[in-house]
Amino acid sequence: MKTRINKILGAIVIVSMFSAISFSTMVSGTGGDNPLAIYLTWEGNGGVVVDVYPTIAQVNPGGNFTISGIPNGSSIVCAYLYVGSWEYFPHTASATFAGNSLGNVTQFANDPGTGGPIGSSWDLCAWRWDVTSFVWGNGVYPFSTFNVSRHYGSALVVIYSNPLEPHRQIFINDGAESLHSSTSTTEFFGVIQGTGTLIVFTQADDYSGLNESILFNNVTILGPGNIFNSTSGPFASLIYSPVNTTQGTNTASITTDLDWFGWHLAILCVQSDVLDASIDIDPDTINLKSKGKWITAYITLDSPYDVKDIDIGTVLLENTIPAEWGDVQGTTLMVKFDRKEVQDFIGGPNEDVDLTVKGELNDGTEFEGSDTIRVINPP
Ligand SMILES: [Ca+2]
Ligand SMILES: [Ca+2]
Ligand SMILES: [Ca+2]
Repeated sequence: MKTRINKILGAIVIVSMFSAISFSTMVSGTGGDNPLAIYLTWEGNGGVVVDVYPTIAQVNPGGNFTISGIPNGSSIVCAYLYVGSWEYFPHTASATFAGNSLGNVTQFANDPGTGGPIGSSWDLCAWRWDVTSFVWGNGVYPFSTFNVSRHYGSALVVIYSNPLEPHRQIFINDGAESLHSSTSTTEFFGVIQGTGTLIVFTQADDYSGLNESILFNNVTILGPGNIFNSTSGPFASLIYSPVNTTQGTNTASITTDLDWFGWHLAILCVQSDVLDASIDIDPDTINLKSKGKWITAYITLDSPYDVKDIDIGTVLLENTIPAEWGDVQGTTLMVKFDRKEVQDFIGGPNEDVDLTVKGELNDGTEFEGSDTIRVINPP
């Protein structure tokens, strides 16, 4: 608490008088009352990189972001500049980025707070600018701001696509959550089951705090301890935590006790645990009058996975029809499904039937893929 007062009041000399004051009863808005909300979801072969620029109660901060880790051959999908600051009232702010004027924007999020030792305003504001057209890849990006009063941290977020990267879902949840002696939870919707990284950006966090933690789907993944501790320098943090996701809605929560700070970003980057298989179903057109015995699927897997490792006993068409037998032909596994079972499953003629084949390797790794066929029933 004392630390926090020191930082925010800066040169004001009455600081030590208030070291015992509990901010939770002094400043409004510090509960988990303004959770981050989804801003965008992107899915494709690619990834996300973030850099944070910390300051100490800076007026009109400016400096350099350094973006690294974007692989060669990538294209920039989108990039956003985020500025978080404790203001006296919500208002517009402007910025420059890489020499370009970004113009005046209204804060996109605001957690109003008043009170504290001098009855001041602590309106946590966050501004966001789309800087996609000014980001070319790895490099140093200068920025400056105007009309920003008490700044502790800004962030640059860049999503890139690259055909050599895994297929991923990336969620950017953003906002302005003033938090003290509380927990705040943000939700991600429509998530695939897989493994990934939760990236959290906070500002005005410091060495105070004993019981700070990050939870994912209600399970503690970091802490408890002093984990929001200016990991990017005084006074902002960028924290990466590995996570396992479940299909559907997933949640990220952060808890703080003594340390009062602002939470602005929760980015979830996830890739499926299920291997993407190429499936070619033969024939391309199923004639319901045909007397054939089998429907064939040719399965291939990307390197380094080998179709020789597929457990044929686990291979299913549309979750229900088992492969009767199979044979490895070079880098392809051919499997045969009972034709009558498949035709009964499909029912009638259809121009556009999507059929999914899934199964497991001997080590339990799952794979899945699908193909589209035509079904006809000539007179
Ligand atoms: Ca709040
Ligand atoms: Ca703090
Ligand atoms: Ca802390």
